[in-house]
Amino acid sequence: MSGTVNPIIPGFAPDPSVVKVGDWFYLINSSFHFFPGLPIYASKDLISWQQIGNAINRQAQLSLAKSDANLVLVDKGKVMIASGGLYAPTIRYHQGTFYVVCTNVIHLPGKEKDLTENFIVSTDNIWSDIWTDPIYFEFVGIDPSLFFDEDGKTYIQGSAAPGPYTTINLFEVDLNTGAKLSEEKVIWRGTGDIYPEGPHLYKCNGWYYLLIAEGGTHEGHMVTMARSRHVLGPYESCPNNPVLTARGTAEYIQYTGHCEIFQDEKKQWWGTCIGARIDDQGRCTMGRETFLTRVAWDNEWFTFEQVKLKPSLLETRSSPNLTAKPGVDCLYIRDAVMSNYRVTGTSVTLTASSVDLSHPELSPTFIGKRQRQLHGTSSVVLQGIEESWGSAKILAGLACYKEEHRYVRIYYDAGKLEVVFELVNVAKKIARTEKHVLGKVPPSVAFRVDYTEKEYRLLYSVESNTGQDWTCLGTVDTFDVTNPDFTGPVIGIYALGQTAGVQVRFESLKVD
Ligand code: 6LW
Repeated sequence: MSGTVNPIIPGFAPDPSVVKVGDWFYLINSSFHFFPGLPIYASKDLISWQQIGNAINRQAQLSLAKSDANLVLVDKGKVMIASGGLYAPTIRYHQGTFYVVCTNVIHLPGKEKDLTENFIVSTDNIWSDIWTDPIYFEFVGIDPSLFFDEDGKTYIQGSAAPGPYTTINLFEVDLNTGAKLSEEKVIWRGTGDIYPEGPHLYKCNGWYYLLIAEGGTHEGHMVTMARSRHVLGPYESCPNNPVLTARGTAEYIQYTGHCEIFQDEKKQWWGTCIGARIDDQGRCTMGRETFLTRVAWDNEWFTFEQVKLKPSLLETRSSPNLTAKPGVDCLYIRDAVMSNYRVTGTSVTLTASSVDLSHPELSPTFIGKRQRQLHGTSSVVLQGIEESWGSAKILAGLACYKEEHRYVRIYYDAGKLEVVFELVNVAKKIARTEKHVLGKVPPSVAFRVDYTEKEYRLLYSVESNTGQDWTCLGTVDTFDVTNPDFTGPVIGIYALGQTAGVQVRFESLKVD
């Protein structure tokens, strides 16, 4: 096998969970404050993955209104950006039904502790968009996982946080009602590092193996294991813990942790986990992504290969090329007002709203896609600009957005007849703008953002988008949007206006 395989899901793809059903592997990720939530990807070869749906795809399923991100001071004055919304789902299959368990983390203003609403959604056809409404179950914590035992009992394992410290807890559940069928029991506290979380249980050869993450999701992240003869424990720690970590190494792929293991049809074990490509100066341009690594089981314990861009794969498998479902990968912010978006062919008409990207709860008029390429270009043309937009104070353009605290954008300001570049990083106290005065209403404005691991360049062209006459308005070192965080870059178009109902048409949005 030649070429780079990892990350298998590039860009903003944390907390992977995988299930194999028939010939297909299905993978799900966290999505935090974006709608639709919990993207699902399918693959037959573990390398090429296609998004086939989202488990949260109707606003009636749940609200993301309280998914604003907290700024948390961590060591050496670093600020971590802890988003709310949909965290670390687990996907499982049982007797013809796919189940996803997940947490909606709700930030309550003025309260030190977030509310964690844990729920189950399910479908009989993962290729459809038909997922049930959430069934909630009682659990104070995050990262629920499901385990179907051979005796017919179903258990939830999760990272429980009734107090300041987390433990791995387990209880029996009725999946149809969410009712707790047993007491919640602490089954493991990890090896002693911070935040034991992301647990998954597997049964092999009479052993219950518990795989968890510890050390926090950034520099300290690691995967540890324990096992027991009984589902309720006691669990003994693996003598080789941590079984996977990049902490303290010079690996390019850092933060490895939050892992899921599974077998292929030849009984070969694999792991998918979080990792982040960190350059030699600390830039984390793509956020936490999904990586694949080989795992081996020696009848006693599991061993994991260090995560590399090119893992050692035994053979090349084949995967059919799936046709992309239109719109399945489009993202909106929180409880989007869907009537503000009209997509016809290559044009997207946005109804401007007065909510800006910085708003912590409401939904700005924004539609985007995850940045998938480390080196790429995204572009769009703003068409049909009207003189009357000046009085409506319309601002419309292209943005690279992580959450309300961090974005970089280039836009047309109809009131001032200017093109503006703006970088905002509240956590790093950065606010920077550059402006070019156009002086008259342009027929159209093309926007472009070129990116590398080190830099975003934001360009515009008022005459054409042929690439001949682009003007670079601003550049951003990607370090300026790198913070310890949960999300990743999403690139899209937006329209902001002080008068309700003004329509703004964009053509040919392309996101790499
Ligand atoms: C997630 C936790 C984690 O719930 O980060 O890396 C949290 N792991 O398991 C947010 O993604």
